[in-house]
Amino acid sequence: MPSSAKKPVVIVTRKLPEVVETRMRELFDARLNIDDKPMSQRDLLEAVKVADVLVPTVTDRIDRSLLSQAGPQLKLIANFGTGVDNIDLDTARVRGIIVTNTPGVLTEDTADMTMALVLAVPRRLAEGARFLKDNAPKWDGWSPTWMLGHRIWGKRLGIIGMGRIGQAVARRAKAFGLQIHYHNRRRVAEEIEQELEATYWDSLDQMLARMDIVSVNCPHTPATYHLLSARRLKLLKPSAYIVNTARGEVIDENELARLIEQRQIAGAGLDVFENEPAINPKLLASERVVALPHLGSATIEGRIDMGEKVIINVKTFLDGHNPPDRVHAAMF
Ligand code: 8YV
Repeated sequence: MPSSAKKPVVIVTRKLPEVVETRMRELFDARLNIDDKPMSQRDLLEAVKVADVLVPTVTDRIDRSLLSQAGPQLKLIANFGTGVDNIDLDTARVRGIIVTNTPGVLTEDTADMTMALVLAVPRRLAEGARFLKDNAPKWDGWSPTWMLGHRIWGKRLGIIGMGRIGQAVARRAKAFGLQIHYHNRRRVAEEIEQELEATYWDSLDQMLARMDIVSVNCPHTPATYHLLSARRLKLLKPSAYIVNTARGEVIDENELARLIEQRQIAGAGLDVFENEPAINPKLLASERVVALPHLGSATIEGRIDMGEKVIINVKTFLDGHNPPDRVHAAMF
């Protein structure tokens, strides 16, 4: 660890909220990304050779090749984000590099966006807004059977991943009169199931075949890659909708696009994509898909909170203590 005189070099890969960057400048030898141009792998390689602490985001691939070339001084990767599938946790562990994330502070925002998509797709919200934007002068007013959507109240919502965000989605969905169902690695505590009136499904296949709306709220890990595979997507009812505000890699995106195009799945609300920023063009072309550019936690309050969590993790670590939001591969 650098001597107390010399401030630790903290390299931040993307532009963060002003108040967060100001605090970082005060505390650290902060190397900031003023123009927010995503770093190339070459830029990241230079960074890990000099940084004591790296602060990456979901857009940075912190893989085995990069970490194996990191300098011995790199001791902490403080991810600006909850999902750490952009980081090779095993190689970091082997290199003695601690990894932290920013859980909790984006739970409510991401759950709000999930609920927004649960409402938007069946009720054709984006389609209606786009119609008026494109055709207002030609609109000849209300019609009894035009642009009808599907009722959400009373329908079955199947949540995949009942962690913080999954439970926050369940709370909102319950208030909208949806029946709560979930699949998770483990059952949640009985009192949480009772509070949410949530039905646990040990079999994801059986849950998928009976749901009206399925919401993906689990992390992307080797175990959840294409959890919604081509086989599983075919279990869904043709009237069912899929919502994903977690990670695109959890769904076989090309198969999803094909099944929506063939009306074997009614539609989807997607905030994340398998090969972000690339998106299967069929999804973008479909009127029955609402696609958002990864806005789940995109609130100024949420991003400042995430930044403050990064600062706490870095400061706690540099003060010689175990940072509060340490992640281990075993957690996923
Ligand atoms: C972040 C997210 O904005 O936290 C996550 O996992 O996907 C988003 O909330 C993004 O990861 C920033 O790195």
